[in-house]
Formats: sequence, structure tokens, C-alpha cells
Amino acid sequence: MTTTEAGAALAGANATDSARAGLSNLRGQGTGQADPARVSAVVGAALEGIRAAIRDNKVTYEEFDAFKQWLIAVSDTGEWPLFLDVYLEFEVEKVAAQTQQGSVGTILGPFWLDGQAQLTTPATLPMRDDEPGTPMILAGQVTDTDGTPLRGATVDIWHTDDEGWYSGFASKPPAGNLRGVVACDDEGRFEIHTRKPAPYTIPLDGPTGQMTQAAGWSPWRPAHIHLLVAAPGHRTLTSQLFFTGDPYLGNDVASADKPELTLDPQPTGNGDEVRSDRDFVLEPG
Ligand code: MBD
Ligand code: FE
Repeated sequence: MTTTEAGAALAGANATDSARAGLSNLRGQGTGQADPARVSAVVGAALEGIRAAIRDNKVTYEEFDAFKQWLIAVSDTGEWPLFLDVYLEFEVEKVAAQTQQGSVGTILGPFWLDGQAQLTTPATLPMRDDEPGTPMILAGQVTDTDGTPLRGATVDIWHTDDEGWYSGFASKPPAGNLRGVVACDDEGRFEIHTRKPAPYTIPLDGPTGQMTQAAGWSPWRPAHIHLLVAAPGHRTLTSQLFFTGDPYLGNDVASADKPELTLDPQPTGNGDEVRSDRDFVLEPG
């Protein structure tokens, strides 16, 4: 895909708005209280990591000034959600996963939007009349850790189009494209009709992408489908699904792909349509 003139700035501004407004709905408000010992331990370790990088690499004033300019640019473009979710969220998710049961999850990322189309299974995600890409069905069932089908389950799903653009964060796809919250049937079953997403590159015209390329790292994420699987009385699962054979698997700029999350969609015989079946297990809580 190519970047548009509005690439980094549009994606960044919208991700910043979404992080401000939406994340408190999804994960709840913090308590506002911070234990000084905790602040000292975490912030102290983070600062010492940066100081060590300076000492060990004999960082110059020229480099320190470039770092300052770069941080200002991250703020100006609204790329804090992008930068944080690409380079740090996977470690937070790994910490959280140490005490979680149920299906394997991964990071949320910066491009979830609250309040998308409410659909009922079997559902077709909102899309353009001529939406490009391979038609794909994702189907499965949501159960408890003891195997009980979960009544009232929902699957919030969002992904890029066939060119790697997210609606709401790029000017090309219309608002709400390839996003929806699907209500499952009484036994937690869902069937979602969509298009296979494409690999995604972070914007290359913003500071996160420019830093990535300056380091010689790949800016790509493998193609992926984002999911929030929820049911009353259960912890909401945040996950993503990837595709066998994707050239960027194992080299995800966001370090968020996991072998357990790979799909291998098979032809249904209906034109070039493919299908994957995937069940989700939610832990009580
Ligand atoms: C994405 O599409 C994404 O899912 C993450 C985690 C980071 C950047 C872009
Ligand atoms: Fe994504």
C-alpha cells in the first residue's frame, strides 16, 4: 500500500481521540491513585534503561537533540497510541496473560473504535458494494472454560480492507467499513462474512514509521483480524487472527503474532470464497 498525504496525521489524530474516549469504556478507568514505590520502581527502571542506552552507546548531543525533536513529532502527529501499541503493548499483554485462562489473546492495537454496527449472526460486515478482496467466512462458538456455550456472547471485529487500510484511520474506506459487533446465537455461535484483510504497514510518513525505517526494521504487520470476544460474567478476550503463509508472520513490527492465532482458510466452493472455523473460550470474571 502507499501512504496518502493524510497518512500519519489522520491515523494519529483519530487513534489519539479513540484512546482518550474509547479505552475507558473498554478497560475501565484507573483509580487515579499511584503508590510512590510502584512509580519509583517502574519509572525508575524505564529511565535507567534509557540512561544505559546513552552511556553504553556514547550518545552525542546531536543524537539527544534528534531524540527530543522526534518525541515532539510523535506528539504533533498524535502517534503516541501507534508507537506505544507497536513497540510496548505486547509486553504488557504477556504480563497480563500470565494470570489468564481461556483462549490465547494478543494486543488491542490503536485502531479499535467504539460504537460500531450492531449485527446478529449470521452477519455480513458493513462493506462497499464492490468491496475488493477474497470473500471470507469466520465462524465458531464461544464457550466457558468448562465448555458451556455462552448465551449473550458478542464478537467485536475489525480489520483492514484488501489494500491494508482501516476505516476511521484512512481517507479511503468509508466510516464503519469492515467493522461490527456481532451478537452470537443462544449457544454462542457466530458466522461472519467479510473480506480477507491484507498485510499492514504502519504509516511511513510519521515519526514511528520513520524511526522504524531509520533502524532498518520492517514496518509491516502480517494480515490480521482483530477481535474482542465478550459474554456476560466473563473476561473479554482481546485477540487477533493471522493467516498461514503470510510473509510477515514471525516478523511483525508489533511483535503480536502467535502460532496459536494462525488461520488456514479453506475454499467453500462458492466462487473464490474461503472459510475458517475458530472457537473461543472465555474465563469467568
Ligand atoms: C495495527 O493494525 C495494529 O493492529 C497494531 C497493533 C499496531 C499498529 C497497527
Ligand atoms: Fe491492526
